Amino acid sequence: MTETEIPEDHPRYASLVTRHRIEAGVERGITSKQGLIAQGRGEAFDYLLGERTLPSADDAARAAAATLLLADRPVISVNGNVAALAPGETVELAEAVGAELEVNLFNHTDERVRRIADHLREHGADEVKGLAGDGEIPGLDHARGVVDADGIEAADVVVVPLEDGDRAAALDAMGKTEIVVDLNPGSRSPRTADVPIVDNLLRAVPNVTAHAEDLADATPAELERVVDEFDADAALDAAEGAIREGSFADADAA
Ligand code: PTJ
Repeated sequence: MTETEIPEDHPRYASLVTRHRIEAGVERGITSKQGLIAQGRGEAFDYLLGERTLPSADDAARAAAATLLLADRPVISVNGNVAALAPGETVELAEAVGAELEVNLFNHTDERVRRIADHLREHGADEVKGLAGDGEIPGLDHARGVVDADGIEAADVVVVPLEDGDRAAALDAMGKTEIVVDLNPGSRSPRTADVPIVDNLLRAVPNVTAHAEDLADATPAELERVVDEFDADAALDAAEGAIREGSFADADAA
């Protein structure tokens, strides 16, 4: 079944489209096979969250937008899952906040970096970083620590959707302000983040863009207030509470 053949009234429509995109990403050499497993894990958490954006995740998305608008050198890190699931939405977010896009892979191969960069360009990106590989994230083995010197290495704010905990910690140790999108509030990456967005990437990325458009005319003082009022620990607790205390009545039947 192709994406266009999935009936829109199917109760699992969004989930089926997502699976199809990840599968197509693997077939095109964009997404790693491990990306399929990561997607399955994320889906389980999304199911428990009721497949909706919690108010706390919406607050996080607004704080993320304000953080990005205040940044001097923001970079959005793109891996194989992000490229397969939301390429156009990620390019739109970069445009809305003036961020660079950099391909940065857990399972790094030059070939996959090139394919993802091409895929982002097909979805409207002008410049995509990650091909130079002349910088590093200290503390990681070579392949996982490869970044661009004028991209992630020089960034003050990095958006890291679906990141592994080690790299999130290493970026934090470099002094980066991190915005993490991850459906698992117990994962080390959102727990390391300055702004953890516990939401599906497919909902979170356009939501941050919408908040950035809404805040486009805000003064730096107003943006700083949005950032200061956001409480990362409270947002993580709210997501954990929704997962532990939620009801299956919140979610559609599988
Ligand atoms: O393309 P690469 O080589 O960089 O590899 C990317 C993956 C995602 C395979 C790699 O970073 C990895 O193995 O990640 P983990 O350690 O499995 O962590 C992925 C996290 O993302 C998990 O906590 C999932 O719950 C979460 N996740 C999966 N799908 C989504 C998600 N969070 C938000 N939206 C999703 N659609």
